[in-house]
Amino acid sequence: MSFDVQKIREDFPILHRQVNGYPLVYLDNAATSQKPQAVIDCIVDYYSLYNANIHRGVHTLSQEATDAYEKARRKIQQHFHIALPEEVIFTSGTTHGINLVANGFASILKKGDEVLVSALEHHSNIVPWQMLCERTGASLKVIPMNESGELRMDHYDTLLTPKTQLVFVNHVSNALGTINPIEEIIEKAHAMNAAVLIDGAQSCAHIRPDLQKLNVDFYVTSAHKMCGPTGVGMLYGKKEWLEKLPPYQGGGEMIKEVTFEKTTYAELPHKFEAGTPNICGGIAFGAAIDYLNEIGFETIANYEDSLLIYATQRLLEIEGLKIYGTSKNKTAVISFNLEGIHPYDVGTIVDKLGIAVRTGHHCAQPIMDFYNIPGTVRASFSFYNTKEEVDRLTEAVQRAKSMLS
Ligand code: 7TS
Repeated sequence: MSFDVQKIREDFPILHRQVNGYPLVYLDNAATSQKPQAVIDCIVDYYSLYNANIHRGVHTLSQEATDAYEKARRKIQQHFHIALPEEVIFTSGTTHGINLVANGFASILKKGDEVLVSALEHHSNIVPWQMLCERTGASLKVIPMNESGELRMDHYDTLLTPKTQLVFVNHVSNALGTINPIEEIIEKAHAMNAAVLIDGAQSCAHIRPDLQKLNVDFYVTSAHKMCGPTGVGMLYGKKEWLEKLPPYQGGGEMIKEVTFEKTTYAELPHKFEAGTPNICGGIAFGAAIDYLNEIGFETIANYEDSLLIYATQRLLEIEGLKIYGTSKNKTAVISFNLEGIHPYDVGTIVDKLGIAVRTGHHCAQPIMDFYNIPGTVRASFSFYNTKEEVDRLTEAVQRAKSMLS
């Protein structure tokens, strides 16, 4: 099927605005994606037509909102190929999902146990496990990376021992774009009886995973990375794990019966969904999934790969520009620096020319420490970006270089 990027761009109202007098070039998609009109309409419809609290009212509006929210849960279930709808827990995002699981394991881990994370993690997949280790006496081990930004799988084999209880790895690194070999990571962890959590925050917009086939124990992601709104995400957990873990938060909706002497908890998924959730966000998450599937993930990946190849080639024309993260297997993320120039200065100049990139450590300080740099300029692409925008970025970086050197 042919891919008409100009037609796709019509779906995104924000792409028509100007920034600092130039047409916006949005290349900060790894931080958050832009929203198509279908998702914006879904949000407006919810608040205009059937805003109500869910799972508790007999009135029509409450039933309509509950139906739409539960329908979205089933869309997520189908999209990620999850066996049961109750294995889909709505969260406020990836960070919430990780903390929920980490908190649950506090009652399972004991002193001497080990948990493994990768050197390529976002802080949200490091700090909760450090907190968990402090609480339980377990220790944190790190799968190292190499110069290309790939995990050292030979080290993984030796780090994985019968003491390993849990392994946490992102599917795609936010700072470098590396796609990690999660199939192999999961299979080897399971051979040692360790559970695996995959952080899908950076992969979900580019790769549609089959969670049953992967046989992963937990998977977390955020809707805002895949054209949905902020403040909503999902945690997948195998039913047997979710039943074993204690609730994360107590409150309304997550109980079966409450007395001052004792409370019994609700069945899944409600056990982990205390309080009024982000109802509109959940419904709009479903709309975002529909939108992406209409384009198709294969089409998205093929198009973004062609942008990555073109952008890599164009940026490398600039003398003194170094790209960090050169794995053969990567998504359309380019992290780079200009020799002798601070990334923040480059980011500021390209913004003046209407181009949004992220600069800094990208909440992945250990990666920056590995390369011994304070940060990078990161251009992260989506299917609505174009080769002309790559050219604009290249020219802007060239201009930044001439102004700053
Ligand atoms: N994990 C990864 C791999 C991420 O890239 C991010 C956010 C998170 C977890 C946290 O997601 P949240 O939705 O709970 O905040 N990454 C980025 C980024 O690269 N730039 O801004 C946010």
